[in-house]
Amino acid sequence: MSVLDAPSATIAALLADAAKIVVMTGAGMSAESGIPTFRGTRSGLWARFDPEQLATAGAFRKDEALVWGWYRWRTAMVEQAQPHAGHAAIVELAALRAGLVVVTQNVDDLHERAGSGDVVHLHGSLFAPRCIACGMPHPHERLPASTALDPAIRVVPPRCTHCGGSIRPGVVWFGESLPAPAWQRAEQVLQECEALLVVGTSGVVQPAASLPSLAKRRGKPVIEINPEAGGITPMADVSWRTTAADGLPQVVKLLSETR
Ligand code: BJW
Ligand code: ZN
Repeated sequence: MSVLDAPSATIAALLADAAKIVVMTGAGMSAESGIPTFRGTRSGLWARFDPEQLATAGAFRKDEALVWGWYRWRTAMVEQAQPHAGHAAIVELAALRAGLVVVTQNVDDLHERAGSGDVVHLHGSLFAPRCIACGMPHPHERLPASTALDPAIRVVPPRCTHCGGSIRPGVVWFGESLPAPAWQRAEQVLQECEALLVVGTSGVVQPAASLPSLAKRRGKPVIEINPEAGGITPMADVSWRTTAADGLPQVVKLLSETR
């Protein structure tokens, strides 16, 4: 493992020989769009709210209005955010390497809004609410742009038009299985990729954190872009201590120059 302090031809060289690239992203990918990470010490969502209180099925059963209100706050925040230069760079990278797949733990839609076409959502989506009782999808209602951003707002969730059950966020909570199609696709592309770029994840939440080992075990390069070390660092061939919006455009520029 080597740590780079400056953009290096090493990253471009590792990617240059790879026809199939997977970019795996976590909350840090969205940080420069203004979306707080989960485990950041100062601005992390978990620093202000206890995840055990809000991101579990048990919490939702206990206090639906608290949890739905918190997710409504987060959804409004995402709707008012914009993708940044790092999201755009991944789109450019896909233009250089057809077949690039983004595997994200994020529940926002910033990759899609930047223009990424093949995005696997391991932890679901803020924009796919469903009935907690019968599973029926419920249409997402876009919030007015003037919606006040209040994390502590209590909002009673809508009811299912099919069975009357409560509508829950379409995300994967602790203790829940990941959506099988997303997980299977992620395993498949990680088993087939020729290089893996891991951006902005602490690498502590399973089973997502186990995915990079599928590339590493086959001897494929694992490149980390993250201002801090984490669970992925020990298996990374290269860890570049920079941010997504700073590092990704530089990597793509280097790569396009070495074509
Ligand atoms: C930047 C940056 C910048 C900052 N640029 N980078 C022990 C062993 C194995 C498993 C377990 C275990 N104990 C418990 C479990 C299971 C549990 C788990 O892994 N827990 C761990 C915490 C230990 N996992 C589960 O429960 C999963 N399901 C499961 O295992 O099913 C099987 C099962 C079934 C039944 C019973 C038991 C098991 C489900 C996990 C679901 C995770 N859900 C969440 C919430 C989603 C909904 C929501 O959004 O509210 O997903 S938790 C949260 O963490 C969210 C994220 O996707 C996920 C990962 O976080 P991420 O993306 O890594 O963010 P951060 O904040 O941690 O890190 C940010 C990073 O960005 C940092 O590294 C920064 O440095 C960096 N950064 N600015 C680039 N500008
Ligand atoms: Zn229902």
